[in-house]
Amino acid sequence: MVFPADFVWGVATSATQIEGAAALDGRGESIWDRFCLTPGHIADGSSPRTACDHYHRLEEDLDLIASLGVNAYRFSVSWPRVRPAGDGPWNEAGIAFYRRLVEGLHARGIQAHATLNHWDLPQALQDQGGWEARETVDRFVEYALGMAQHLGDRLSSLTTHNEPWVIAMLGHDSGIFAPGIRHRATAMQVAHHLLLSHGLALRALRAQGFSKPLGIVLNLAPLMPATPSEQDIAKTRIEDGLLLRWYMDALFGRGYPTDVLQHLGEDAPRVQPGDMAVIETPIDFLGINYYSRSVVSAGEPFDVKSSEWPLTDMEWEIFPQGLTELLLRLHRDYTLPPTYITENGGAFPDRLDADGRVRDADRTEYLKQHIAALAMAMRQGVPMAGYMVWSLMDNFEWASGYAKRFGIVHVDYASQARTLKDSALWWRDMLARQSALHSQGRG
Ligand code: IFM
Repeated sequence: MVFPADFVWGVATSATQIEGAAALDGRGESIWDRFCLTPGHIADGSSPRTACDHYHRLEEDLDLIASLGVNAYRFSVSWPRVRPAGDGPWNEAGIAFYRRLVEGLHARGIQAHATLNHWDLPQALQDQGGWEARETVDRFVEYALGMAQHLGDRLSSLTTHNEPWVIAMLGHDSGIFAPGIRHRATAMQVAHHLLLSHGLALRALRAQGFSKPLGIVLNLAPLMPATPSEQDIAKTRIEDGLLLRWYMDALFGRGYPTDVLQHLGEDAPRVQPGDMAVIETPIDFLGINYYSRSVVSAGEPFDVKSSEWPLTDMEWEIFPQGLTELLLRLHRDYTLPPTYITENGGAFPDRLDADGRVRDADRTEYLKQHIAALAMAMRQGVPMAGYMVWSLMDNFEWASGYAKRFGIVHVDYASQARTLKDSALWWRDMLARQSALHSQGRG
């Protein structure tokens, strides 16, 4: 398929996962810095302290991004780098780093798509209650306004939160992610405050005259019952409610789904009058992170393995048809605004061969299949505006540490050498073919 000439093709990263320099130039502590200190939290005992040392290799990495021929880069701002305690003084050195980043992208003709919250809440705010506390919502709005003021002129879009479900459920229900809390009612209050802060930030930014596209990024997946039993079907419906309808219904003006509220009972969040109207403040775009489907069984934890489909190194099923299905459902049920796949990719057990190549044919195949699935949805009318690969380079994969490699660029953590994997070479050629087709007038 020839994609539209203005289709956004990007690579994505997040601050904690690549920057390193965790205690440098005035950066404050994040909840992930703290979480990693507890043995057992991170599979390989590592931390994001150095990561890909992107903070010191900014220019080199910008050249790397440009060498791929993408027209967009999705990154996140580290809140504790720009405002170390989450309130109080701002950190000029931190702001200057992101200013250099967006200027560097601009100089290379690459769109800058920034995310404000890719999970790294300042620890100082966690100490005051974190996302469970309503005051954090106000701090987030201040942060959003500050970043819009400092970076806004160079941004092509601004995203409030990345994957609120993950923050709420993995951070506060199962506790496998920072801040490591295990309490369902807290998780749902967090989910509500994330959405509320999103809506309030949109309103405040627009009131301040910020005119760039504003949106949110959700991790979504089709959920399927493990068996046709009533119990599995009922559990799937609730998990779908918690993952997808909780966020989509609220953002698109329908309030929280009543079946989920009923299921939550006393664990449902406290919602103040007017909150839902704030949450449904229209978004300019939706970002969707898609990796796999999930199979749900009444008697098991969230995602059981069906072993019907090949798995990535994360043990996630490779299920590209789920992307088409998901997009068609979302557009049918909600009428989507311009929508981006803001993350898609796979972890595979890559190895740098003696000749300096990484032969990651499995990743190339994964990307090809998912781009084809995306094209299929577009042909059926889903308003897709872009696609971004997760990830530009191997990085700190949260609780899995550095063992899981998602990059199309290989990182040797000892030397910090970057090597384009075969998938990156394929991606570069694919983008070059798209541009050539457009310059021949076939777009
Ligand atoms: O690495 C993460 C990213 O930070 C958020 N979405 C999923 C990716 C892979 O697990």
